[in-house]
Amino acid sequence: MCKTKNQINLPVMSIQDIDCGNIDADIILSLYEDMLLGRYFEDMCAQMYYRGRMFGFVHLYNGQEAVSSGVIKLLNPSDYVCSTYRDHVHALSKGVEPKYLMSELFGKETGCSKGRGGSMHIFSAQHNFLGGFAFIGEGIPVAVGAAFQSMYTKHILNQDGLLGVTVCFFGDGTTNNGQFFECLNMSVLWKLPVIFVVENNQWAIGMAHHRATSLPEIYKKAQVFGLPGIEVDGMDVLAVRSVASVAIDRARLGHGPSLIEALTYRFRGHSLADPDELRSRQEKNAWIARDPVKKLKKYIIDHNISSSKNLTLIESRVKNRINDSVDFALSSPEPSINDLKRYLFVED
Ligand SMILES: Cc1ncc(C[n+]2csc(CCOP(=O)(O)OP(=O)(O)O)c2C)c(N)n1
Repeated sequence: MCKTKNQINLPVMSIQDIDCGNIDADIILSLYEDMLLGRYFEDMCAQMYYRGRMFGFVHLYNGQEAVSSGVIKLLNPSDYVCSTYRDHVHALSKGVEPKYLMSELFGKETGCSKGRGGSMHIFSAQHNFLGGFAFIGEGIPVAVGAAFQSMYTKHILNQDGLLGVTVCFFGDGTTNNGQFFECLNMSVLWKLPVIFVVENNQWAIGMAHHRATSLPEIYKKAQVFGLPGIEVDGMDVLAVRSVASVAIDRARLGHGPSLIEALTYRFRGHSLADPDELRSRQEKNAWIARDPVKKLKKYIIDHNISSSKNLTLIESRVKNRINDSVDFALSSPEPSINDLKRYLFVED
């Protein structure tokens, strides 16, 4: 999608263009539940932030849920995910329990990073969730390293089992950074099992994407390095899943990296400290009309995949999990001052 000044261009590829007939109803419902989990979790974070329960910057993912669920729900537990500071929902999709995530955001000892990381540094070794990085682009070389490790253990150390796949998420603004280009080069050179997922939400804080980059179609930049690049409607979970499936198979079979540019939009400001005054109401409304959660719900009802009653049950199950996560975080202890220096080195 080429975006020019003062023009709102929306994604064209959508559920209607994709053959979804072969996707199991249970999978579609699990995608719906995962997206709802992300949406409700982030809404609760906003409430807790404004009540003073969280500190520092908190970047929410509302509007982008189809990208996380569409890609991560196809991965094996042993595959790796690398995120950015907008990391809560990627961690949830990878299987981190909401209570350990909420607790982390509250700075509690029971948090998945022992309360030492906070919102921008979500990490879970158990889930091969590699972070959470405050600096943009930092996760890209980490993901390439993880993919190199998967290839090395499989092909040099001859370890049995499937080749591990690493997925690296980052934003459109980040693709103007050097690490992006260096890592595309290395990943093709070494044929690494890595997938770069650019979440093009059209803005880098207050900088519109088309004003910051020489070629707004990021997916085309992949071709220069010799890896496939594909653009997809990032507001459509089934469309995302369809392109992610091809990229994951390619990586798993040892055929090398891919780049997916998911066209999406964040429904809130850059962070909860951002008054969000730079984006026009007209632009926001145009994207909100494509809400990925509502879109999938409509698809489920229109195609008789599930009843409204069952969807309501899913919604209340998700809400209960989120409420439980707040109770857990509130009742968890603060880290002890005696442990100030713990977890700095590997022996901890
Ligand atoms: C190396 C570095 N430079 C600058 C910043 C300040 N910064 C924080 S977020 C951001 C914009 C990133 O936009 P994008 O990659 O599109 O991700 P989004 O926030 O839209 O998800 C910038 C420049 C930073 N965090 N790290």
